[in-house]
Amino acid sequence: MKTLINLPLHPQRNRLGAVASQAAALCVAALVSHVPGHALAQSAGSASAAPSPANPGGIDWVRIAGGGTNAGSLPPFEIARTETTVGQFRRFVQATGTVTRAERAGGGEVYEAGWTRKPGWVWSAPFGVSGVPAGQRNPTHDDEPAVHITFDEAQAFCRWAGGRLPSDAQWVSAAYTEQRENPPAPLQRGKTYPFPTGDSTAGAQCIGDCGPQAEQRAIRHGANLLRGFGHARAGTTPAGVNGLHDMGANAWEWVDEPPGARGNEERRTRGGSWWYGAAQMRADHLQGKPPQTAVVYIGFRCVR
Ligand SMILES: [Ca+2]
Repeated sequence: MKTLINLPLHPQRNRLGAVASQAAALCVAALVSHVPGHALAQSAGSASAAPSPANPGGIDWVRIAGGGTNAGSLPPFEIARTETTVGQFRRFVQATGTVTRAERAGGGEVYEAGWTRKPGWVWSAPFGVSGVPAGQRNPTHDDEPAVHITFDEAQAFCRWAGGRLPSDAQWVSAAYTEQRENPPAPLQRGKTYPFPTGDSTAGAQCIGDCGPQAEQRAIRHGANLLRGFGHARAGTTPAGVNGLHDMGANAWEWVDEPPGARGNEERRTRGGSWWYGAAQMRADHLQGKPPQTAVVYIGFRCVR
């Protein structure tokens, strides 16, 4: 494994990640190939609602009252229960004819020894098809998170789907402050948590800090990764605060912050990803990216 620079992970987590990644290709391939078909069908249904004229993306919307620290005047809104999925983004592409920046460039990017473009890594094949045996169809599941999508492309999807990208205040309110009338234990109404998963990061799709399930459920379609195990299918991690999935980790998520910015001003990403540990899942972790960034661990979800 190459030594990466400018990575904020604790050295011990890097070491653990390196050890784990050496075995990940075999383990993940074996686990994925032995999951019964009916189990895949069940999990696939949890990430979406039926498409309709009022909900063309087929998004499972969750109402958020709008409370939370520093957000007392936030009006109620709805947010997607999961990250936008490949199947949802396909409906948008079929309806609009969109060709993404990553597709035009030949592929999106991943951070290795600097940003590295990966041929064929696009929203419909997040990890490309080079690891897939010849003659087999692209195995991408419709409930994988849609990634390799720029800020503007994400915003265009959300407009088509009847909403928009979340403001930073909306995203933070939904991610960290439990607002359901009767949330399941141990979550408590009105409490603001350190992580979107609650007091613990257990169950999130991150490196090192989130338990062994993150490696076991990871999907990367045979791709060789220098770091991390890959993303989880949307809706397959335990639900967290407000019943939302993967607000912490899995795909990093674009938010509209600074609101309405144009040009090359950086836009914020929230919640960390499968490429990071727990630190990036906290509300006080602020990270921006150029809006044209299209990479394997940044996705999004919408509000309305
Ligand atoms: Ca996420």
